[in-house]
Amino acid sequence: MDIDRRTLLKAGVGLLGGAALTACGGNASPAFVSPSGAEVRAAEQARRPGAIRSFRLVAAEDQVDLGGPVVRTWAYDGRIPGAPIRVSLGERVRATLTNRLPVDTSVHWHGLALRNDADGVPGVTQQPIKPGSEFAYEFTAAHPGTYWFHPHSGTQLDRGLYAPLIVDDPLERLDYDEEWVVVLDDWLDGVTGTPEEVLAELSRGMGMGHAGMGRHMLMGATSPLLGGDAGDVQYPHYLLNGRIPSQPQTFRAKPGARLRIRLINAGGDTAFRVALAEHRLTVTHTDGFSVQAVESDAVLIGMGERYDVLVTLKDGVFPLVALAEGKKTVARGLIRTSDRMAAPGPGLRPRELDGEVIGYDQLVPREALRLAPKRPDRTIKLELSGSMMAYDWAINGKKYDPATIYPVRSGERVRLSFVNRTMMWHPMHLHGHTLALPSGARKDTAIVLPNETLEVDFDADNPGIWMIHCHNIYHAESGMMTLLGYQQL
Ligand SMILES: [Cu+2]
Repeated sequence: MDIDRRTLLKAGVGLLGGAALTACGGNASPAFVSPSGAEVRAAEQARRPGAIRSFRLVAAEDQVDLGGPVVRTWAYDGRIPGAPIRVSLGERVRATLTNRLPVDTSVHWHGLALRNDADGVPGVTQQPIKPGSEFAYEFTAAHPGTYWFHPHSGTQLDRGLYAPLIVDDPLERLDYDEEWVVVLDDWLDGVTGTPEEVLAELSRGMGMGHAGMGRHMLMGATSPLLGGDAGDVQYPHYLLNGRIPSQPQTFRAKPGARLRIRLINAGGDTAFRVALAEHRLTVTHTDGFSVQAVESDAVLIGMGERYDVLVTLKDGVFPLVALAEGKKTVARGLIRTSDRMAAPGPGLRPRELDGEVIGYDQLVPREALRLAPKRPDRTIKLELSGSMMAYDWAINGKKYDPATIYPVRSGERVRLSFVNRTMMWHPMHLHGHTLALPSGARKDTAIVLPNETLEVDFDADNPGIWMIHCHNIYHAESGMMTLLGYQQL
């Protein structure tokens, strides 16, 4: 459903201060809550905000060593990934971003059910952060788990602007000795071009009368796991914690140690299939939320998704390999529990990669995290359309338009029905909420396979204006995004 221009203005102007809202007068179409309005403040108070933890981030152009290749890119504090932000459940994150980039930026705290005005979507929940200026985000971390953050401005996340955000639960009873946060990425910035150039190239499309294939376009990357076309973009490097495969990060531990690995896919256009040589993985969480422990040889992680896995380490040195799904190359790191052995070369492909890969149907939530049984009060059908040839990715036939806001009401059980009419998979992400898959498992980013429909439910309990979009950054930026808005009561 569309809203008219005047209501858009109300929603938009609402960002700038509540006073402007009343100036617009009565309106027949739904009026939405303001991202910084009373409803949002009340929802934040209900999270019982705890102690403030302060963090500083500087986004700047920098020279970064990827383990050989030195690239000129944009990063947080000159590191790739940026330094993790780590807090305990209930604490308040106060993160002040200084923008030293040549362009506007923003920070989105991916996966967190946080207060709407801290969600970091320019033009929707805040004004863009101008070059040379600062912006302080403040929000309560209301759910434990593995999250991450990145800009919600253009294709900036496909540069080096990303970092983990971990929320510890002091009461969690998971038994492990060591922890390794692993961020995966596909990399081209400063090597073959910039993400902006890739988007421009892809957006020209491949139809008749166009220049044909550009240097960043990838054809023929296919994956049975992803139902066909795996990705659109050719990357020269795949990174694990900012390192190329021949110069991997090495995690050291004792043999027999129980290791928790927090896997985060910060890629722009790449799903990764991840396995640890000679080990099975016990999956304990996805997208921050716990599931009943289930074993697998490998996990498939779309852009924006996270998995936490446990492994009991054997004696030796073992590559953790992230196969760029359908793209035939890898990112990798090493786990070393013994100094007696030489590390295997980057060509080693663990047989576990070709073993069992856990699917969404095998993810079962812990009972406490299951949504209470309830029929949806509202179903929002979201048809995904578009093609690689025309590069016209859209939702319900429309490219992103901030005037299109799908209304929901506080307290409703809402069903999102993603109907994929394209030949490609899309990792669909809802801001500010955690969805329930048909299995009941909770996620904030879910892969929708080509020509399939995925129905996910959530409780509308976090008022605001929230994005729903594909986490392929090139699909999102060419139009596969829309908004969900809480109507005013
Ligand atoms: Cu997509």
